Formats: sequence, C-alpha cells, structure tokens
Amino acid sequence: MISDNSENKITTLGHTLWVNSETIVALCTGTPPTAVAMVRLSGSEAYRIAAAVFTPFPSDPTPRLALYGKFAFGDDGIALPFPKGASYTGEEIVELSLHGGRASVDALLGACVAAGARPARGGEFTLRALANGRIDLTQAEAVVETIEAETASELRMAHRNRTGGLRKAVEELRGELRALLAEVEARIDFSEELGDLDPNEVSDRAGHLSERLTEIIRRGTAVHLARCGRRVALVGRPNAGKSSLLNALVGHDRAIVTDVPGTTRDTLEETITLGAARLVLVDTAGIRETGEKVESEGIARTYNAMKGADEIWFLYDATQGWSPEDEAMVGAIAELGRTPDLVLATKADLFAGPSTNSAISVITGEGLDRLAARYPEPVEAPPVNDRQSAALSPAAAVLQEASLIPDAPPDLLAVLLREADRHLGIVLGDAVPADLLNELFSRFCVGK
Ligand SMILES: Nc1nc2c(ncn2[C@@H]2O[C@H](COP(=O)(O)OP(=O)(O)OP(=O)(O)O)[C@@H](O)[C@H]2O)c(=O)[nH]1
Ligand SMILES: [Mg+2]
Repeated sequence: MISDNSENKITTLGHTLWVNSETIVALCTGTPPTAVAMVRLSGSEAYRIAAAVFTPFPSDPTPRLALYGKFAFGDDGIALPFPKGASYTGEEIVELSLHGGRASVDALLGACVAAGARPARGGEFTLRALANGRIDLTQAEAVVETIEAETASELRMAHRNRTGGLRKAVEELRGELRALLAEVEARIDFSEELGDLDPNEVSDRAGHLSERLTEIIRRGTAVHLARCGRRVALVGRPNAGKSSLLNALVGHDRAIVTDVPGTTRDTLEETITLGAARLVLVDTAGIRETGEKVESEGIARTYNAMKGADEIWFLYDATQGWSPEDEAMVGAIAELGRTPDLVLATKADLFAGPSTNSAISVITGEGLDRLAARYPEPVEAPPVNDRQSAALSPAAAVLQEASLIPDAPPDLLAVLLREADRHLGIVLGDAVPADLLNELFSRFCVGK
C-alpha cells in the first residue's frame, strides 16, 4: 500500500481508495445508556468543531491535556485533544466524554454534524490510521482481533501484533534483504569497480533469511491456530461415552446421556477453553448399522461433522475392548481421507486392566488433564494468520531458491530478491487487494 498523506490516498493493487478528507465523528463507547460515553472527532476540522460544541476549547490546546467544560446543549464533560501526527489516525482528534444517556449522546452527535462533521463508517478511524502510515496492515488486522478476542489468552496474542510484533519482525528481515539486494544490484551496475560478489556469501545470507522467515511462519501459525479455535468431532460407536465426555469438559449436563445405545441423534456443539485453546466440541451420533430413519440421518451428520473438523477424537469403550466395529469405523474415517487425531479408551473407572495413556473416565476425571495438556500456552511469538502466511511463504521459498542456485548471476539474484521483497510488502500492506481491505473493514464496528 502506498499512502500519500497530502491526498489521503491508498493505492492498492489496481485500485485507489480515497480516504475522504472530511472530519468524521462517531460514538466510540457502547450503545446508550451507559454511565459515560465517548464521542470521537477526527480530521483537519476536529479542533474547530470541538470548539463549536464545547467551551472552553482554546484555539491551540495543549496536546493530551483534558479540558473540563460545557457542551452546547447543556451537559458538562471532558474534551481531550490529540494533535495531527500524534493521534490514533494521524489526524487532529478530539475525544469528548459526557454522560452516556441516549439524549445527551444524540445531542452531541447532532451538534458535531451541524458544525460540519460527517458520521464515520465502521472502521473508518483505523482505515485513516492505515492510510496515514500510523499502523501497517498487520496492526489493522490485530485491531479487529483485539475487538473480537473472547479470552485473556486471545487478547494477549492480538496485543502482540497490535503493538507491531509481526510488523517489526518482518521489517527487520526486510531491511536485511534490501541491504543484500543493494549489494547485488551494485555489482550489476559497477561490476568492474566492485569486483565479483562472493557467491557463497550471498547464498548463505539468502538461505539464512529464508530459514528465519520459515521460523516466523512456523511459530506464528502455531500461535494463530491456538487463538482461532479448533473444531473437534467426538466420534465412536453408540454408548462409547461421547456425550458424557462433552458434558464433563463443558462442566454441566449439556447433552443427554443414557445407557441406551443410539441416544444422541443430532450433532451438538459447545465451545470450551481447554488448556490455552478455544475448542468447538461437536458431539455426534454413534455410528452403527441401522434401519431407523432418524438415526441414519444422525449418522450422516456424524460424517459431515468429521469432514468439517480440525481434529477427530475417536472414543471406544475400554470395558468392551477394541472391537471389529471400532476397526471398521476407523476404516470408514480413512475413506474420508482422515485418521483419528486422538484415540480415547473410555470408562477407565470400570476397567480392571492396566491403565494406559489413552484411558479416560468422566467419573474419576482420569485422563482429562492430559487432554488439556495437548493445548499448552503458545510460544511467545507474533501470530501469523492465513493471509500473512500466504504472503510470507512464497518469500521464504524464493529466498531459498536464491540460496540454492550455484554461481547465480547477480541479475538473476536481484530478480529473486526483489520478488521476495514484494511478498514481504504484501504482508505489511504495500499492495493490498481492495476486496481484502473491504472484508477486513467490514468487521469493524463504527467508532473504531
Ligand atoms: N462408569 C462410567 N460410565 C460412563 C463413562 N462415560 C460414559 N459412561 C456411561 O456410558 C453410557 C453411554 O454414555 P453416553 O455418553 O451417552 O455415550 P454416547 O457415546 O454419547 O452414546 P450415543 O449417544 O448412544 O452414541 C451412559 O450410561 C454413561 O453414564 C465413564 O467414564 N465411566
Ligand atoms: Mg451421545
């Protein structure tokens, strides 16, 4: 993305998005009534409009110093000015705090519009921050992730990229890549003066960059997967104990449990936090041959649940042992191109044999801790989402290619290094397809 501050223009792949230079206004806090509400103005007229709706508001206010005063419609409150260049959007901003009743908020928004502000669209403050180079695309994505975070762990992970974790890692690597590119390009233009490049050195440096990038992707993807939550299908024969395990992990009797095989007919989903991961557990109908219409439909749904699951946990009844029917079911799962990610022997409390690593019991709680241990707190790395990994991976591949060509001529190396640089630029937002920006900003709420 190329941003041009003077014209507030974002140039993306083949598109130019004009970030309107009007001053925008929006309620940033929750739907009234709330105890306190905050209305934000951003744009070149923010100070002028603030002065029209709030007194006293000096013509040259001290940055980030709260002013106590009165709104034009009578309420009193606080105005907090942020100067151009040192605010969230990079523009003049004034945050106006007032009592959060519907009438006060409507009166203030109305007064701001009457003084020349335009109601902001969803995500427009963040879009302006992006256009003005205050944040890059990875940080804009992390703003959405911060708003969408549901657990403390998700919030911590979103915070890493919002504060520039991935941006710094990629920019640092890009700096080294560009230094290498500059040396290679210099050899193309001034080969006689500078002499030949040591081909081993270039390939070592390109290879090293590729390895570091691969590590950023590997660690970051693991963090991202832990954050996004995984769908886990609980499958097995009727009566294996699937619904009982779901209830034990959810912490209450969500699913019907009976000793009648074929109790669960429809799939049922519950979201839980297990270890550091968010999991969507899908309880399914036990699979067996049946002529019964409802049960057959339930079993068809079990197969669909397995197809859509990130993980399949296969449960069998330890008191019955591993049966030919279990074997047949694992065969049927293989026909979907899948294998169980976890095999669990249930009802361990009733089983007299030696305890195994796969044994669980919902009565004694045996083995449930081991399930949580599958999802440890991810390493301290910036998360890498699917879009970011789709751009970083080709950069790593091209760098590896550059490192492997023996005695590569400088012009070929330069082409490859430039290609890697272009991919890194896509991650940071140098070139973003407009539909991606639209998709991202459609997830923002008004006021962010
Ligand atoms: N003692 C003991 N009984 C269990 C355990 N887990 C399940 N059961 C019993 O096994 C029976 C079947 O349990 P469910 O959870 O309904 O089994 P299911 O796999 O959901 O069965 P379907 O819905 O019919 O496919 C019930 O009587 C449960 O109380 C366990 O860990 N220990
Ligand atoms: Mg069940």
